Amino acid sequence: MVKIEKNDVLLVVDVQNDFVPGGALAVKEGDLVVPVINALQEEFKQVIATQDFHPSDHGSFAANHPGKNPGEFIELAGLTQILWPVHCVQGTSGADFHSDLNQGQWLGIFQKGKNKEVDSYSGFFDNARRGDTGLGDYLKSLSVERVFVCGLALDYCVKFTAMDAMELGFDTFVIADATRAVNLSPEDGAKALKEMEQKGIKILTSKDI
Ligand code: VGL
Ligand code: ZN
Repeated sequence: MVKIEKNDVLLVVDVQNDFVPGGALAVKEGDLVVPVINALQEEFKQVIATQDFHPSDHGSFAANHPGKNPGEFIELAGLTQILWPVHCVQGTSGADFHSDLNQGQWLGIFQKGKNKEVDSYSGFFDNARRGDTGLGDYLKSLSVERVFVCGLALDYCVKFTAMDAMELGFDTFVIADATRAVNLSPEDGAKALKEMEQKGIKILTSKDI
């Protein structure tokens, strides 16, 4: 069991319409995290959300590379970039948070993926680690020591956010039953959990809290 203290923070990653069934980049069972996260939020004094928030000409969209399909690779910002379907476009309902997700106590929303030249899985930095959303400094200003990460998707934005939190010196936890994986390959979610554990991130379930 982990007792939640008042300076702990719950980070709710990308629980947006495009990442749940019916959305453009649907994560299987993605909607099932919503009631789990709503219950978790009640345990925390501090909750912060991230939002994938792309311009329509974003370089990670296959549609912006003639002849390319989702799942294929290009080079973007000097990195190998997997191409995605158009998703979480600014001003569309796909970018909105799931309507059942409680937002009442959120201290802030940190948006990412706004620079079309680079993708941004982490809530802290873009994938090239050039742009900074300000989330790290904000957490430090709140004297946060422990960060609990949940949301979508486990093998991309949750993993990258948790890895960066750890690297920034936060004691980092991922709440496994409050996430789901894209699983482009069937083992991606399991691999992500292993990678995070190897970095010292602790994997919990919501029942541990
Ligand atoms: C995400 C792929 C592309 C995520 C965002 O939120 O996990 N995955 N953009
Ligand atoms: Zn995205």
